[in-house]
Amino acid sequence: MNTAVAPKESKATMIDSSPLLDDPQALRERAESDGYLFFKQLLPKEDVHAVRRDLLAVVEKHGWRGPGQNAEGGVIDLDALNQVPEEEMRLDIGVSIAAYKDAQKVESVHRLPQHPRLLALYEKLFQSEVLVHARHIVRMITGHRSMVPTPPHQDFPLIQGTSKTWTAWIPLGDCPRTMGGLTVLRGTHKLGYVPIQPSKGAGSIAAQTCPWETDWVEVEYEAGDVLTFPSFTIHKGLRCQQKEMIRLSLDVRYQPADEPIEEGSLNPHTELSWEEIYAGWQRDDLKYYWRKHEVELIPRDEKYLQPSRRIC
Ligand SMILES: O=C(O)CCC(=O)C(=O)O
Repeated sequence: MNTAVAPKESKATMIDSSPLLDDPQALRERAESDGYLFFKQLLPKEDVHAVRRDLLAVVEKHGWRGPGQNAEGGVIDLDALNQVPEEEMRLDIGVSIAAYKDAQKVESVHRLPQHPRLLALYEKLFQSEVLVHARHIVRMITGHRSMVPTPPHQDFPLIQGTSKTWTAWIPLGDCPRTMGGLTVLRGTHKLGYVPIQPSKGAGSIAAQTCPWETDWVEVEYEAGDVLTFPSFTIHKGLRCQQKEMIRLSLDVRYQPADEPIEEGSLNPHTELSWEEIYAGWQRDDLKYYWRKHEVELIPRDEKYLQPSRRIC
């Protein structure tokens, strides 16, 4: 009989790095040591809630919003949503393909990532001009019967380009642990690229974690909080225990503007053109904003997406 006991996962709380915002050197040292930075109330709540309302209006339009709530209430009519056949769903997102196209057209979704407080943060981290990737992922995680939480993974195989790219994970509303926020395996940015295996859940790949890698950090997110980490840091979604609630969040990527970028990072995260996405926008200032930078485009390398033998 195998009596080996797997090491227990620790579930420490993320450290709030807000006190370091005025000390860029200390901020970079914290990032280098932990492989993540978490900020309480980096963004004004109202700016975040405005995006939330816009996305819930999309959910409402598609007929899956529970009745009797204000514009920020995230209760879903799960019976109605479960009528959507699996082949019409975006299981990396949580709603139908058609609803996700509407979500991608929402102007505020593309405006929040350009918030001056976010740009200022990455300027401090990179010590150079910042390029915001255009391909924002709008997670609209629901309890649809076919959904599974995002598996542990690194963003690098999916984003590629420079490994100096960072992800910002921005909850669009309060997101206690029971609603399935993001958790980070502290220190794993130091591992470099980790071999992958196929997996269910968003991204369809999982990083091969070893049994001794257990230092997961979690937090109770509120609207306005931001989690950020470099693209080798392993992270995953927690299981949502409140099936009737939708979990809205954005995945946004930032990199130094003078580093190469994988060409797909400037495409929409849906089968729409930028022209179709921009069609109903009120303002023009963010349309094709990346063209003001001289970007070095590089192709995607499929080798990072090939499963390999187990490493431990
Ligand atoms: O929100 C999620 O479940 C996944 C987010 C993620 O993996 C990312 O931001 O890179």
